[in-house]
Amino acid sequence: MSAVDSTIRYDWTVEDILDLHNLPLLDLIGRANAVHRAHHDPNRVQKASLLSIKTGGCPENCAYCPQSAHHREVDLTRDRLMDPKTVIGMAARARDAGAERFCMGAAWRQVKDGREFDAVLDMVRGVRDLGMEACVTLGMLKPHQAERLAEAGLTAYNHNLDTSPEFYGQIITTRTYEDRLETLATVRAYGIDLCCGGIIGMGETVRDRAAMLQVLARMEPHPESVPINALVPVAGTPLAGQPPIDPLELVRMVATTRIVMPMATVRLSAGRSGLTRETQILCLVAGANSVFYGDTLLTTPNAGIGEDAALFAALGQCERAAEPVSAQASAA
Ligand code: SAM
Ligand code: DTB
Ligand code: SF4
Repeated sequence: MSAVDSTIRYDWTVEDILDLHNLPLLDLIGRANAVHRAHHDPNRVQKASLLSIKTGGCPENCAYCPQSAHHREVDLTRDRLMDPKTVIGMAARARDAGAERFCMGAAWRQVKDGREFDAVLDMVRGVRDLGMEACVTLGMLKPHQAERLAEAGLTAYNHNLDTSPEFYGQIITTRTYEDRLETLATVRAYGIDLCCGGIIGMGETVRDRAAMLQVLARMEPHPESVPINALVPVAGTPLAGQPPIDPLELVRMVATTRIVMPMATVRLSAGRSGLTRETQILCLVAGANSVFYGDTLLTTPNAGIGEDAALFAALGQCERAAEPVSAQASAA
């Protein structure tokens, strides 16, 4: 491989990815930065805003998640599906604060047809009418539901693999890796961009991280968007006592993600509130080009707006210029 390998590969092995991940840190960051600069404007960092449109009471048992109904000790107020008008109003405020993408999450195992799904479609249409990218994460989807989301103009569907196929069963037992892959294929079949990534810091090995990246990087095309989360340990969840990761592990993960999926938007996602401004900048040098912006993620605190103002001021960057949303979404 040359220093700047700009060819897009779909044949990554876990060993290839591990070799990259375990390079001397400065080599790894240098390689990732070169790939990043070959494919993206390095001064542009997309701000995405997140909203939990339906909170808690989820029948899945994801060990990291405060919204699972299985984790009864979590201090979380459940909330029914929000009203589309309120959601669209919040999206407008996020846009005015500089967000280009609005991501809506519902604590559902799967989408059910009916009034609630119709309301989500209204939310998608409303967000798109504001000129923003719209992303939703609603759990498992059937083909006719993906079709309706595409018709509503949805830009991207978030559905994370979270970790390797091997480690998955330690984290979630109410669904399989195969279920996840099936929904991803359904989303792709209807021309909706994929937003698919994972979490580090759940007790997985570095090989598990590389194995998850391999699954993503073997998809053809690669997911357009890859969120990399650091576990936010929440009291009352089985992973509450996980020790925090060394922030440089996140830098390595981001850099490796950038190298294996050169075109993707790599999102520095949950876990940013525990990072210094300088570590976050290191992640941006290593190829991250989006952050979630706003005081809360879905249910947990995000990096504060004030801290983010300091981050963006240091970058000398204001908003990413408005650009056309994905071809698929505008065609839908
Ligand atoms: N129910 C839908 C699903 O799981 O696809 C959507 C909502 S779910 C909260 C979206 C993603 O948030 C999860 O896939 C997981 O990667 C991430 N997430 C949830 N809780 C987290 C935590 N405590 N720390 C880091 N990431 C978390
Ligand atoms: C993703 O990968 N991370 C975001 C978004 N996709 C939906 C969610 C992070 C949630 C963190 C825990 C919480 O706030 O509930
Ligand atoms: Fe439910 Fe999603 Fe949380 Fe899992 S991650 S418990 S599916 S809301």
